[in-house]
Amino acid sequence: DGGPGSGTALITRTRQQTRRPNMYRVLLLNDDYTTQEFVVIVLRKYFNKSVEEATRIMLHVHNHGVGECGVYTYEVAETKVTQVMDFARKHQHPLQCIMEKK
Ligand code: NFA
Repeated sequence: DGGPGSGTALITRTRQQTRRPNMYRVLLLNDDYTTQEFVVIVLRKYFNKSVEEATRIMLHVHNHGVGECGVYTYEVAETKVTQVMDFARKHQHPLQCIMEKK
């Protein structure tokens, strides 16, 4: 009947007010057909990289098979993946972009 000990009181949170969101890596995967120039364009257009940083990441993906484009909250990462996959398809490149929980 909501009597003593029935647990309806609210706990006031005085500490740990801020919670960190889960973060997600956005990755590009290597393939044999997408041009190096196209990958650099993608990294500049969707991940705001300089020509030098975009080239470094592209070569890392080319040489290691996979590489990190950035780390974002879930919705931002999902948007980047969708944008890159749509852009690659539009230009008929098989480039793959994925996200993974950090
Ligand atoms: N391996 C591709 C080539 O030699 C270049 C590439 C790099 C593709 C990074 C995808 C990702 N044309």
